[in-house]
Amino acid sequence: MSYERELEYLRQMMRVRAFEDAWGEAYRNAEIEGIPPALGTGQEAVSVGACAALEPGDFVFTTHRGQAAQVARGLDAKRMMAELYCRRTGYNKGKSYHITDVEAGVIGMGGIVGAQVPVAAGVALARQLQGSDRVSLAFFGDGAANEGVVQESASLAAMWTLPLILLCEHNGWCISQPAGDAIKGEGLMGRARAWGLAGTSVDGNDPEAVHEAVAEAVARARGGEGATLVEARTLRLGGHLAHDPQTYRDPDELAAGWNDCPIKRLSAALMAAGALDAAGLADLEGEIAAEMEAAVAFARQSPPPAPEEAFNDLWAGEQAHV
Ligand SMILES: Cc1ncc(C[n+]2csc(CCOP(=O)(O)OP(=O)(O)O)c2C)c(N)n1
Repeated sequence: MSYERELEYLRQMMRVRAFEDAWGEAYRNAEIEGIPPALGTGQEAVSVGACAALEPGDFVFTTHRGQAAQVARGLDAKRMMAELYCRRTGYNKGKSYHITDVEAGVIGMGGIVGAQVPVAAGVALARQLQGSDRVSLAFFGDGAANEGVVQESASLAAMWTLPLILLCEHNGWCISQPAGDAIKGEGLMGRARAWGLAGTSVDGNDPEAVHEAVAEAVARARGGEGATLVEARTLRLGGHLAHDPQTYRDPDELAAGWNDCPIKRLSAALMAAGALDAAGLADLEGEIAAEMEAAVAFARQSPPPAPEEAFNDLWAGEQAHV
């Protein structure tokens, strides 16, 4: 049996983890300032499995914890890191870390919780009206699932049979509030039924399970059968933001989570199957560490944008200058 697909999942999850770790380190070293990084440590299987089900021309809409999806969708780690260092060579020319690459199918993350979901629904409607079979996939958290705009988008997606995948990255926490304190009744699958959407809940630490669920949702959307709510159950293993001491968490919950870390789980399974050995894993780690070191070096040596460029590329700024 070939484990090519699983090995690729592992490689991508390790790239996501290494990219985010490098970003967190840059913040701790005070090389970058501002809002502390929102890392998705432990959640890598969700983005990696989901993005593997997409094709060119499909769009992902990411959250404040969106770097994983951007790496998984194939963005260049150098240009991503340069953006996070606010350098001119970054995806947004160093002027916003809401990394966007329309060509690659990544629409910039939104810092407003839930805000990217109606935008994804709007793009899905546009694609439908244009007669395209390309789909929109919106990532959002379990906290965001309670936002009005998410619920309205879901209702409209059902009403208009939109080619939309609503992917709830259920990581157990909305900052320091456990998801169970906010999501009542039958949970998200109950909501999918109420909205009239297809719904599926999967183990979000298993990239293949996420891939299968999203691939089915994509096929439904491309076939004109409308939107799907996919709930990927995972666990945030780090703080809400990089500086969060997580005093509100039970150490046993975290320890159990680390035991079920998706990277640890898949590498152990591949080793048990004989598809990977310690030397192969070390090679992979070395290759990924070199990629991320090069990304950090590229960011460090890139210049910041010039002050006179501050108002270039701004839609509102452009309008203001008309
Ligand atoms: C509309 C809005 N309300 C509150 C916030 C503050 N805030 C930022 S992240 C966050 C938690 C979001 O939780 P969830 O949607 O579960 O995503 P996670 O952080 O777990 O990835 C909150 C409340 C915000 N940015 N926007």
